[in-house]
Amino acid sequence: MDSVEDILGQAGAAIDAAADTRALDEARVVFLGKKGALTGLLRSLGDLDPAERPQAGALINDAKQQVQSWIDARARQLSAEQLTESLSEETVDVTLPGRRQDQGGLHPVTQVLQRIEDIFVGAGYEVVEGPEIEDDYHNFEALNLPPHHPARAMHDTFYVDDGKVLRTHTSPVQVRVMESGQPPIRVICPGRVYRRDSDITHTPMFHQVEGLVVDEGISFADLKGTVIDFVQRFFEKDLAVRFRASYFPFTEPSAEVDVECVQCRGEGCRTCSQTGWIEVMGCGMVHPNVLSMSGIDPERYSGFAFGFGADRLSMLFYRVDDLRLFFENDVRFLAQFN
Ligand code: 2NM
Repeated sequence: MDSVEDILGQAGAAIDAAADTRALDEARVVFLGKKGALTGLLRSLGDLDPAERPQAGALINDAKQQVQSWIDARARQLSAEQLTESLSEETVDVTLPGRRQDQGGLHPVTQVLQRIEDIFVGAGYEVVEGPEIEDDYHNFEALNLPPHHPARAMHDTFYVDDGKVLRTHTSPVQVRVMESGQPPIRVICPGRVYRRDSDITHTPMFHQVEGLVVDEGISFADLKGTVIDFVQRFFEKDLAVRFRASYFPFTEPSAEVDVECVQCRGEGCRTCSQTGWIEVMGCGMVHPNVLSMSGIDPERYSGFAFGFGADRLSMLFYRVDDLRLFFENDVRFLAQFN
């Protein structure tokens, strides 16, 4: 009886002192294991008087159950402590600011191209694209620029092999439109064009938009109205527009279009080289040779065409003073257009 009491006291102390599951298991072996203290007592029951054995056996078995239930309770306690500890070690501070994901955006020239397309689509035009590698015929000849014509020199062409060129303008797309259908035609052709030209105001690749309208009775008045309306919608201002006589092989008569300086409203500044005007596009009535070469009867139909650089218009629209910024793709510059 005494030794059971002693063993229970030692077991309780050892179980309380067990700092982790391994120490707890060692305590279990010491008291309940095959060679454990209580097991040893059970084995020595045979030494007792037979009359005392049942009572002593019951006492020892109760003690074993007692020790086992202390071990179970301590095990639950240890695992709860361990959970609390790992939760506090692995804690996530949900109040910390999130890690920001940079968001991309459309290039400013792309945004301007989309604005231009929206304006013309709203006026009933169709947007048409075509190949960037063209044959000599569509880039030059069909536009009234026969081989050896001096105006070809204006274009600083990149030559690819077997008579192919990188298109120097998007006019060949309009030639293809005229070849493949009859008037009424109302198209704009945006796209990349290429010229062997590279300095602070010229890049070897730039973006052009050309427009073409062909129908019965189309006049220079229609051209003027279209251009003025477009310029004012594009710059969102009632800017003055003027037409200066010019020359293009594919139009007759031809004109260059100046717009009142968007920066100084005509006062004179650096943007307009103190003239108050900025040249924004070329235009004219489509030359009868151009119409007839593409299968349109110039006796029945007439048309106007215009063309401008989208990169230059982007510079004016966003007040960017260096063309090269559009081509360097520095995110510090590009992020300002999101
Ligand atoms: C310009 C200026 C003037 C033009 C002409 C044609 C076509 F195909 F109809 F003949 N397309 N674009 C044209 C006319 C382009 O850009 C400065």
